[in-house]
Amino acid sequence: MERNALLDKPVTDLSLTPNVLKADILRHLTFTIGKDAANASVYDWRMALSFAIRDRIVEPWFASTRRTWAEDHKRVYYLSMEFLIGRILEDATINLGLQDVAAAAMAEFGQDIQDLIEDEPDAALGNGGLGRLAACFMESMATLGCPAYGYGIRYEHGLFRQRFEGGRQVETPEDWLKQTHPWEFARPEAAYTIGFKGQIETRAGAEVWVPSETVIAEAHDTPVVGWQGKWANTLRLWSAKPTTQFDLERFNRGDYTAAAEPETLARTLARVLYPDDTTYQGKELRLKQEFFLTSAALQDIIRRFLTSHSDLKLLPKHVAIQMNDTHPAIAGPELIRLLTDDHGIGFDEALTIARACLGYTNHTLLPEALERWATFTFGNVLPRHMQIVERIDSWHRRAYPNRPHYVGIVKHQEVRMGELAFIMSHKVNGVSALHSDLVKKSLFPELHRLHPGRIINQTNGVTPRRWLKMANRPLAGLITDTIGSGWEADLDRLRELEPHVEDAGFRKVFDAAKRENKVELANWVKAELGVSVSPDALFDVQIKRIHEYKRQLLNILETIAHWHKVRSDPKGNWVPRVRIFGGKAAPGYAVAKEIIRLINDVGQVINNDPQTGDLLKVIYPANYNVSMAERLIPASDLSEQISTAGKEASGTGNMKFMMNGAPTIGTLDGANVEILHEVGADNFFLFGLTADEVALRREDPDHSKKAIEASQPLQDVLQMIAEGRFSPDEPDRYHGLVHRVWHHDYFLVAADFDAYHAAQGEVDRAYRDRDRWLKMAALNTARSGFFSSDRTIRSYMSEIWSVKSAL
Ligand code: 26W
Repeated sequence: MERNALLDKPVTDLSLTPNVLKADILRHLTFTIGKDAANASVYDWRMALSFAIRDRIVEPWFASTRRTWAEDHKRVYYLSMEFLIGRILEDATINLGLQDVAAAAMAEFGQDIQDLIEDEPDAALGNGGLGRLAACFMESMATLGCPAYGYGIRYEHGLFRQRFEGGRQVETPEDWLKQTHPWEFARPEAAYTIGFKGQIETRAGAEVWVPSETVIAEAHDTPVVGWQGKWANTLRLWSAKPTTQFDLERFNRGDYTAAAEPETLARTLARVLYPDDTTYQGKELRLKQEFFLTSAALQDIIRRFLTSHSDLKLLPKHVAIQMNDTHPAIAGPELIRLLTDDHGIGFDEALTIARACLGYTNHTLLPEALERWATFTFGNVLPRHMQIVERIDSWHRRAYPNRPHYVGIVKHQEVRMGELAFIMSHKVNGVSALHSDLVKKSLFPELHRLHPGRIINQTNGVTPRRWLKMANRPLAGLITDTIGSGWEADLDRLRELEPHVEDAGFRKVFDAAKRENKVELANWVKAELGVSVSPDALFDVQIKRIHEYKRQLLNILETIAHWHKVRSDPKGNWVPRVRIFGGKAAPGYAVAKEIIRLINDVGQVINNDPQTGDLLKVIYPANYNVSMAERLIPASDLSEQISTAGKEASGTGNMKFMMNGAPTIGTLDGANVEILHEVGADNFFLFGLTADEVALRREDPDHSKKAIEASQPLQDVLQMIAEGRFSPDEPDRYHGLVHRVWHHDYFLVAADFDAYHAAQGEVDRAYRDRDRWLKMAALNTARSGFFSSDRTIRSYMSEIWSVKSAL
């Protein structure tokens, strides 16, 4: 490609002085925001600073794009219904190395940069682990110079806001776009038509889909800059617009509702993120959202490919498409449709091309979370795709005559998206060693037998830039002082900390760093919740979506048992504890909401008990999100990862705690298994049944009754709850919940209770021995290198995508 040398010269100076940045900020405040410095608010200053920082990202962004074109790099396309990004300003500033310059510049304007950072709303376009993983992957792909685009939906409302009223969760809509979102560029010229419903017509012997509903997908691009600004990729989010403007003719005929139909569809499509990651509901709007994202992305990918190539058979050489769970699994049939119906390629060849491009990541084994669409709904919304799905299925049946009759994509009048994604991908991956094993053995055993080698493992990771460098400045500073810089992009180097763990001086500074974070958290808790907690107490933290399998119930039951013990001997030598919870329940998940209420009720009683005082507190701040995680994790002493073995695909919070020097109390589940392997059994509080034992135990219908009868502490706890000790105004409030533990304890809370209780006792013993504890905590940090998402992405690049770094 011809290149204009002038274009390669940077127009911005990346080695900034506070004065240059100050001038930029003032220019944006004046001319972009239209505000006089004399009466600018925190919001105005945040906008001005954000635009000035964004200016510095544009340069590496253009350079990366130019290089990708010039060198004709293979590109990765990450399709995800969720991107749980959080705040951007501080992260971008740190990756550009501008944190000190920016702080100094703002100080000269009389502004504390921290206030500006905290003024930014979280971009919460995701539910939990899957969405946050997508955000960490975007950052790592940029850091590694992997040419990549993230494709998602620009939801008007991200995940709902959570409040507690009388201890109960109340949801209110989230409004992140109410203020200007300074990080994106609208691209009205990048727009595609997306069809729904209608019929198939045969024209000149070929099938053509004539949709009866259409919307326009319009792109909004956010640059994602990697560590040290060496590379930047694009996160492209689609918003929906009506294809036809208001239908005046229909309106004049008096058909008011029909006149507004195209607008109504467009307005609802990208309006809200589905807040449920536990149960799958076959809602038509959700299917439309999934197709909207996928079709827009694929049309964009093909358009980009065709600007520099002509032979679509070469697509797999230039394009890798990753499906983040089955949510974009319609990509298989849609890519075949585009290749056959629009570009005249034969079906078999189109299928081969599509499969060579596509990869599928599975994130859950929970049967209730697996997507299956009624053929009625699917065929109605996507009639052409229904035909193609059936054709894929019969092709596969014929190609693999050994396929058992009960295996297939379309079964019992349902389209199974897992099977569809599997068959349409060249690689399928699980997200931790244990999980990938279970994907082979229990989720897709027959397909695994027919396609050996297709299922592989890619253990999750998290970005150390956000989760260590940015979130934990005291610890990051100590690491740099001890082993020098460079660990941020080479996390295995944290191993160099190991010899220092034996040094009392190092441990002292490590302890001081943790304490600084704990003091800050204690102040925040006091300000937000009005509860005093002692920074000398052990901060014991469980933060994640509220779900039965994650067993927040086990945690709160054990908290009650502990409280009961302390009360019986208030003068005993107890380790003071703060049990911290954070997390949202899906709005329709009644049991999870009951657990939330129980935690809050128990907190009310315990926190006001003069007998236990500072020895035990229960803290549950509302509206847990990425920013709250950044505050809690660095201040944690103990990481609660206590899911029923075999249920948590990986977990990624577990990795963030480890990096930040908080040992785990946990079961052999998900990536806990690998954390235990890395850190060693002496530095991990392991308890509970294994996945195999869980399956065995469930065969005994009386497993919970037996476990409760064998455990006096658990009996006492359940008795207290049943008697209304924590709900005196409504003593039978938790009868249902207690009954569940006795008789329908699917997640084995009772069976694991005693082991968990004992492990918590071990934690107390270890914490009392300051030196032992500090060594343990520091070794967790030192041995966390494996869990950098850079390692994960490198592995995707070589094992799934076959792409090389462009750096
Ligand atoms: C269709 C409803 C729905 C929506 C989202 C069902 C399931 C989901 C996600 C797959 C749930 C999810 O976030 N899974 C989590 O993915 C993380 C990243 O791989 C893992 O670390 C977590 O263990 C897993 O629960």
